[in-house]
Amino acid sequence: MHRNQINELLNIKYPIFQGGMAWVSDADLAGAVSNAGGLGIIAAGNAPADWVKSEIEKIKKITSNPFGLNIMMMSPFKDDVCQLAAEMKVPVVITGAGSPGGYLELWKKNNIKVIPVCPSTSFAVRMERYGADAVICEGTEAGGHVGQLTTMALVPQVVDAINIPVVAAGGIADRRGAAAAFMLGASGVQVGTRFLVSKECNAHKNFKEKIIGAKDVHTVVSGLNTGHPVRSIKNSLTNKFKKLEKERAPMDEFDNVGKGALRKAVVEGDIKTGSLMAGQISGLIKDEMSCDEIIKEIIDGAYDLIRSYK
Ligand code: TUI
Repeated sequence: MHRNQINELLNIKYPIFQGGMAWVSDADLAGAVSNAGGLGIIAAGNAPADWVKSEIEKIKKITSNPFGLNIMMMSPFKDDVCQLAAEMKVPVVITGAGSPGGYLELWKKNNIKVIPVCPSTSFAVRMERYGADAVICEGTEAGGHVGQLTTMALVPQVVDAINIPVVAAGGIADRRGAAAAFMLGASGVQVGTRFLVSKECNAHKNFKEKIIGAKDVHTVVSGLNTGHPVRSIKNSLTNKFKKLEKERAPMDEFDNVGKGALRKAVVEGDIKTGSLMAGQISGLIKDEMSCDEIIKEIIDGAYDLIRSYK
């Protein structure tokens, strides 16, 4: 039998990562995914290091399986969180929204597996040269902060350019998406939005219901002109962003409107003015499932599909 490279590298049962979603991916969600045999990932987002520390302590009580910490490189607390990851020797660090730069060496010294999210082939080539263990290629179908390329175009180009394993992300929520990713040469998949609508996810039910009710065309990318484009479900907030873009408003107006908006959606369930970061695949998600069910549907389902293909 062919041993999956990502499973071997990380010592996990199923080659599936739960995306690190700011405010959403806490120890409860990540612990449930790791217990079910995937790689659960805590998202540091813009949180201070003491919150991240307490979530790491919490997940260690929930699971003895490997887990990851997603560090958002635009966070004001990124330096503290990067140090914390090394001190606590988290099994896997995933970086997003920027380059891990000099921290890669520190983490490698501490035996931490490092997997940067890459929006382009040149970035992936650079990460391999710096010593990354694998990369995540995230297409613009994903929710939250996005690059320009689609998963379909990005994944095979990166697979051909590097020799470390590639994990595909963006637009994957069921067995068909995972099977397609494997066919593009990916060794694993990262799934965000589908896990947001899971039983173990603490996100507000209003947010989950908004995803369940979404159609394929209901997400939009805001803030292209800010340099930090974000995909989310259309609402008053995204309309406001559109207006600001048309008016070519100064950056601080975008910051003022967007400040605290993700917390509002995830914690308070404010679906009007909160930021409903979610991927284009939202339209495919019709019900809440347990993390265990999601993982088996996606990975066992993908293997079944590939085996039955003639
Ligand atoms: O990071 C994400 N998605 C996110 S982060 C986030 S939190 C946030 N909150 C408010 C405003 C903005 C963000 C929500 N969603 N995905 C991983 C990802 N990384 N997508 C794209 C990239 C990326 C982009 C540029 C990675 C590296 C990069 O490097 C540029 C360079 O050359 O340094």
